[in-house]
Amino acid sequence: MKALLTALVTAGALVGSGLADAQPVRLAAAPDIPVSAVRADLDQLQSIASANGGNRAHGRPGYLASVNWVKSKLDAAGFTTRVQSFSRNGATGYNLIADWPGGDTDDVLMLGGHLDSVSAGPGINDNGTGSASILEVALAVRSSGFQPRRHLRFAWWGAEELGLVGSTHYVNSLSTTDRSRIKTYLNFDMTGSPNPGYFVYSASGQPSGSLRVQQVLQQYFSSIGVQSELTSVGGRSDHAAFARAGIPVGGTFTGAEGIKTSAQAQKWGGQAGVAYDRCYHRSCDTTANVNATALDRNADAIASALWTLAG
Ligand code: DPN
Ligand code: CA
Ligand code: ZN
Repeated sequence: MKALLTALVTAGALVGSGLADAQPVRLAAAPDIPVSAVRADLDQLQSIASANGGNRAHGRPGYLASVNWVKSKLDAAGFTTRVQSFSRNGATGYNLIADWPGGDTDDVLMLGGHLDSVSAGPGINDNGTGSASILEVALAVRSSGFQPRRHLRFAWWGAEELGLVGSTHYVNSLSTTDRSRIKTYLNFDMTGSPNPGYFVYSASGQPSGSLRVQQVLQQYFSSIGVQSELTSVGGRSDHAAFARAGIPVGGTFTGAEGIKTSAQAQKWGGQAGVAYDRCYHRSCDTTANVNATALDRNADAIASALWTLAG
């Protein structure tokens, strides 16, 4: 026990949030996710888009090729994978769901991000970054030998860009019992914006229990000396269906079409008066449209949150 406490204290400082019901957050030691591996995955998604008409959009061959490629990596690592189909606009869409065997299946911690792009481009920042990062965190669960107390499930959603279609289909398709087993959902959509912000989803207005997720992510950024900001992503990504079902949610985000302020450029670097992602939903959202530092910090934040929340 003493060794465990020492490890926890060493791994992360105690934080006081100033909120009355806040518990101190102690981060568990998590592996450092190699950003080189995340970037190699982005290269693969770029190649898939390039070989399939330049995009990975719903109903286009680049989307299913993306699903098959992520699935093959997870299958090889021992995950139990399933492809859930749905139909939209006359085309079949797919969600990829991967369970890590073990843990308490009545207490599921789920991480997800959308794997589809818009049809205008390859969607490397939006959302190759979140997709590749949760993939590498999943692979780190396997390679580290971590035995989480909670059951872990990962998801790559289809047709987010058509209105959160895949994630909504998944939540609506669950039985009441299976839905109640999912106790937390973490979402990662755009984590390597070229002119990055460091945003954590605000728990305000989200189901109770979301505050803990917010604080764990905030604490990770503060442990590496990065000043994060809270953001209300509202219904703009795949956490929305989970929140609507009363499931605590959280996530990180490095910004889309919004403009970086001068105060933000002072603390984060980059260019004030310029969009966080000038190539948002454009053909230039390629592997050149990713900030490697933001990508690395967010991948490590995801691992830290998983290790801390999964126990
Ligand atoms: N949902 C994102 C998209 O795919 O276009 C943009 C976004 C992500 C906006 C996260 C807000 C927060
Ligand atoms: Ca790293
Ligand atoms: Zn998008």
